[in-house]
Amino acid sequence: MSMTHSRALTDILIADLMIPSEKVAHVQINNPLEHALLVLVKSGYSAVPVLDASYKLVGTIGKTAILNQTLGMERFEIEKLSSIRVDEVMHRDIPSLAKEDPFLAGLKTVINYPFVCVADESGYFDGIVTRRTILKAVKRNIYTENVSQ
Ligand code: 4BW
Repeated sequence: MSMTHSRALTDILIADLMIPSEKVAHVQINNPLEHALLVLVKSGYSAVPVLDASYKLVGTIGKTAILNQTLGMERFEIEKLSSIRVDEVMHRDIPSLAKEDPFLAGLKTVINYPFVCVADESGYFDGIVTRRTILKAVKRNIYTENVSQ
């Protein structure tokens, strides 16, 4: 993160802001929803990336989509979660960026998404960029601009 200190936003690349894959909670496409909900509740995140068996990015999944699957007439039918798999529920139509993409591409994406996944040209998952990291870079830039005036 310190790499972005005092740099013009236009010089910052997605790689400079990315949370690397080893620090990102994720679920596998074949996991039952029960496991996915466990990961989400334990990690505290609302949504996480979905990867296939070869660690390629295939989508994202969130608590709301999972809990919607359990809605019965009168109660949450939690027992359903063990028989539904992540690939039946996940969002496939998600934006993704490359490590070489510019800061502005990340800024544009997090207007509508709380985080954006980063993958290489073959689709292998590299990490995520969050709204928080983007906003921190903008804040740092505003402070730096004010000091240098
Ligand atoms: O565990 C947390 N630690 C910290 N430091 N902040 C957290 C944590 N959980 C939530 N937050 C805060 C962050 O500011 O709440 C915001 C909304 O979380 P979310 O969406 O709804 O779970 C967080 O904003 P953010 O850092 O800009 O992250 C945006 C979204 O990116 C999160 C979550 O869906 C995803 N995310 C962030 N870090 C992740 C992650 N997913 C998997 N693994 C990670 N390490």
